[in-house]
Amino acid sequence: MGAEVKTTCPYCGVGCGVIAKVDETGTVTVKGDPEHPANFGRLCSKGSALAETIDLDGRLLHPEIKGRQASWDEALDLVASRFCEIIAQHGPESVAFYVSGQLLTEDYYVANKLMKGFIGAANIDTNSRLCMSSSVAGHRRAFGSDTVPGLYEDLELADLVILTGSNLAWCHPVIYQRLAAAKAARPGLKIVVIDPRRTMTCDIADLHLAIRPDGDVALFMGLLAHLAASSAIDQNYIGAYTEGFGAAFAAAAALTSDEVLDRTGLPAMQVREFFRLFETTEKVVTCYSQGVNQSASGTDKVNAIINCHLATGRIGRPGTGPFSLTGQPNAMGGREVGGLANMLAAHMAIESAGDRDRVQRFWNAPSIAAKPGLKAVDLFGAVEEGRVKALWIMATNPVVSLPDARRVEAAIAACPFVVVSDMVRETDTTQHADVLLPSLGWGEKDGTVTNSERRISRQRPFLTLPGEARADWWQMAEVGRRMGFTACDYTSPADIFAEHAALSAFENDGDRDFDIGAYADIQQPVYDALEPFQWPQPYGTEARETRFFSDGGFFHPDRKARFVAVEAPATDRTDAAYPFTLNTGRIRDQWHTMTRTGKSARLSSHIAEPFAEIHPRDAMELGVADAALVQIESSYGKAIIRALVTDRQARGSVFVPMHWSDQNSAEARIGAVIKPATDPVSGQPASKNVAVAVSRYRAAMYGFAVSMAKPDVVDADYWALAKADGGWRLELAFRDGIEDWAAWCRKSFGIADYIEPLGYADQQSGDRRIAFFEGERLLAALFLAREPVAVARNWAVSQLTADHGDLRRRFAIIAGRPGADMPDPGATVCSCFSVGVNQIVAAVRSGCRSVEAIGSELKAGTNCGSCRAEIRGIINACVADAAE
Ligand SMILES: Nc1nc2c(c(=O)[nH]1)N[C@H]1C(S)=C(S)[C@@H](COP(=O)(O)OP(=O)(O)OC[C@H]3O[C@@H](n4cnc5c(=O)[nH]c(N)nc54)[C@H](O)[C@@H]3O)O[C@H]1N2
Ligand SMILES: Nc1nc2c(c(=O)[nH]1)N[C@H]1C(S)=C(S)[C@@H](COP(=O)(O)OP(=O)(O)OC[C@H]3O[C@@H](n4cnc5c(=O)[nH]c(N)nc54)[C@H](O)[C@@H]3O)O[C@H]1N2
Ligand code: SF4
Ligand SMILES: [Mo]
Repeated sequence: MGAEVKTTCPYCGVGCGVIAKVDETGTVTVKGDPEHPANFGRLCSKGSALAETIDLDGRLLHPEIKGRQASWDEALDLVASRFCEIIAQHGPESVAFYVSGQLLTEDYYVANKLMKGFIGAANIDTNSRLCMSSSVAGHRRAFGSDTVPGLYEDLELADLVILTGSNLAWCHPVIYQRLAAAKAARPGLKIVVIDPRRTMTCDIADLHLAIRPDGDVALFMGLLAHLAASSAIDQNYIGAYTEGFGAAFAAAAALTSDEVLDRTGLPAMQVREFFRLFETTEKVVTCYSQGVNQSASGTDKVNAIINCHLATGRIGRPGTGPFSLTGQPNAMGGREVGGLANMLAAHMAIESAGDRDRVQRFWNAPSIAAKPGLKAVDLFGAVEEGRVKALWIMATNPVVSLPDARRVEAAIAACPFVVVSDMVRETDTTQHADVLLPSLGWGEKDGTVTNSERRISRQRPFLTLPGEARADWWQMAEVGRRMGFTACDYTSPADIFAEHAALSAFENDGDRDFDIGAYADIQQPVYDALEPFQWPQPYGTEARETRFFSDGGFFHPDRKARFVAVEAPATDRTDAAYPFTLNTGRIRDQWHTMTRTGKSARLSSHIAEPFAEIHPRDAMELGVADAALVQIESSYGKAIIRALVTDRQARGSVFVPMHWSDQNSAEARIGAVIKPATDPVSGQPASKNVAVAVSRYRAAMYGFAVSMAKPDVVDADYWALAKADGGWRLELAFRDGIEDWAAWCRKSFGIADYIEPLGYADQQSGDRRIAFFEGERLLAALFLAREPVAVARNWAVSQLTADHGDLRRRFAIIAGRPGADMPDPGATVCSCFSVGVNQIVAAVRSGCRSVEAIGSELKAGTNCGSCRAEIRGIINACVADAAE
């Protein structure tokens, strides 16, 4: 067996330690690292499936210029010369980088240095603008620095954990499991979830506040006013360590209790209960994520939360504090290197002449950006207007993830020079690149990442570098060198990390929170052996776990924190033409635009199609049956999506996942519908509250297909494609009928003319099934109906790998249902062991009444545990059905 390599998961900001092993046949296995302090051996479904997503299928392996393979030299020379020409003609602000929290710290450091110190402008922004920038802005307003005060352990030590705007169960599953375990061990630990939807996270909640979209500021203002009048207020802490309580309190007190109820849309009893819990519990942690950040009032939400913690002095002590959960694996590292357009390296401020001078001297740079650059939405606006003429996009897919995505796409397509560095050949963004640069992926990359609790861990390579792919830092250093900037001459990530550490300590006498001076002289062997550690770790100190601010020590010049007087926005829906609120976010088993998780059939089987969660009464009024299609439309664009009718959703809102793109759907790229409204302080887009119209989409024919070959083009009005075991699965709908379905199949699935179809058609119902076989294999099968097709999906998919030598099996496909010997497992719930909902229901009916009992019967839920909440939901639903 090959050696075990300790590395870090490349997905969410939990930053789990992973042990990877490659055996002599090249097979990779992964498991959780029991010694890593973020996860202690646990992994979620995405982490557990990492080995299934690292094959080279679809990888970009060579540089390309305008679609033609080119050498690195040619590609890098072209990038450097075009950037130089454009800068010479139009100035440094005519070029831009758009980077990502999925870069390693070393890559990010070079990008920021090249742009801000050498090109000399600050037009470098990152997808963290869409993700964490409201938290950054809120932290800086309150603390004078972008500091996350606490540790994950604080969630386990608290007596009250508030999760607001966070679907922890699906988005930070390992923290969720740690919290669930803490609650199981200590049921006195109370959990409150604040989310307009009843998500899977509510499974462990004592109280769920189904708040109106953007009611958060009002809720936390109400809480501040309540606390101020209670014994929970900590006058000593306020007096010694803070400024501005009076104004913040006055603003909060001016909001009447009726206004709080009105803007939050919550019942008075629930609000009272929430206030009482916060008031009477000393150890409170408030975790927040995108339901807070991605809002036109995002920064105010963050400060409204922090105000309550400052007012009670509940910060920096074990089991207390506001806690921003970061999304991407290296969102925090990006903040440390100053990757946002309005930040400078090492948590220094671009607005400060002293900081600019310090960074410039340290870099020995010819120039330094004199002012903040353009934030993501404005940056793409400048591309559209032709002010930015050369753009380098790295490790992000903005054509999918930015609001008003069609306009962003058109801007990129029209930009005179676009470079994209990615690992994947075909994405909605790569197709518009003039130059494509092949980057390294997980298992190949070498460097560090920082997780949500300020813990820096190594990502270590364990795979041979494929094709000509090269590290992102190397690509930038090479372009920098070719532009004449010798300061980018690095030979290894360890060099870059040492420089980054040295800058963090440079002229830092404790004035800046981010200080990892202990690593300023780090050499390769130590870097290679680096254990996860938390910052800060100044020169001459040992690694230790740290909390900030229990006794002040904030980073404003007077070392005091600031309360912020915030304003509660109105939350009524006012536009009669667009009466619904579109809310967008994530699902359990996919990562963002699916370029990696989409490769795993197992992960895709959890939810294989984009959906719009809609309340049963809204669905009824619109005449939308479950599994029918809906059209969601704003003045920016539209999408066609499957309706998922559920009372988990509040009335008047629809929730749609952000994951689907033009690569795997006809029209489900939801970014195209999102208005590019941003928070006025942070510039973060408000992707959770968009006014839309929802209507029934009328299809003449619905379809479902499985195919061994990936369809190249799908000629249908609605389609959604997902990887399946042995091939692909395809959901379909057609506005009008098609004359010759067999011909349609041949074209879509690449089936040769000599292969005769096996078919069935019911003229009356309109049901139709067509299948093509070759030898014993099923090549493709298409199921059609005038209503949404009811065929059992997992059973149909399993036919791709089944033996069809036996004619009866072929006829089962044409009959559209499994024979008695092939029961349908139903939609996958547990992706680790591929256990379907029908199997769980059968086990409940035969007496399993707990998640543990299901686990011992079917193994479901016993590996990563990500599906345990869903299993509990199925048990409860079956038991409730039986009781009726
Ligand atoms: N499975 C999976 N996990 C991921 C990711 C992924 O793609 N897939 N991405 C990672 C990244 S980069 C990020 S940023 C995180 C995001 O992690 P989360 O923020 O937890 O995920 P989201 O689904 O974007 O949104 C969270 C919740 O906010 C709620 N919400 C919407 N509007 C409001 C509001 O006005 N107030 C409140 N209180 N809540 C509201 C939504 O209903 C939603 O359930 O996840 C990370 N983890
Ligand atoms: N509607 C809506 N939109 C959203 C959100 C939402 O909740 N709703 N959430 C926002 C948030 S929080 C985020 S973080 C963004 C995420 O949005 P994106 O960053 O656009 O999504 P990803 O799919 O993660 O894109 C990463 C790209 O980089 C490639 N890649 C991965 N690793 C590397 C690497 O090491 N080097 C290089 N060069 N390429 C690499 C991948 O193949 C992929 O193409 O989406 C935002 N957009
Ligand atoms: S919780 Fe899951 S996705 Fe996040 S770091 Fe851990 S294993 Fe990876
Ligand atoms: Mo994110």
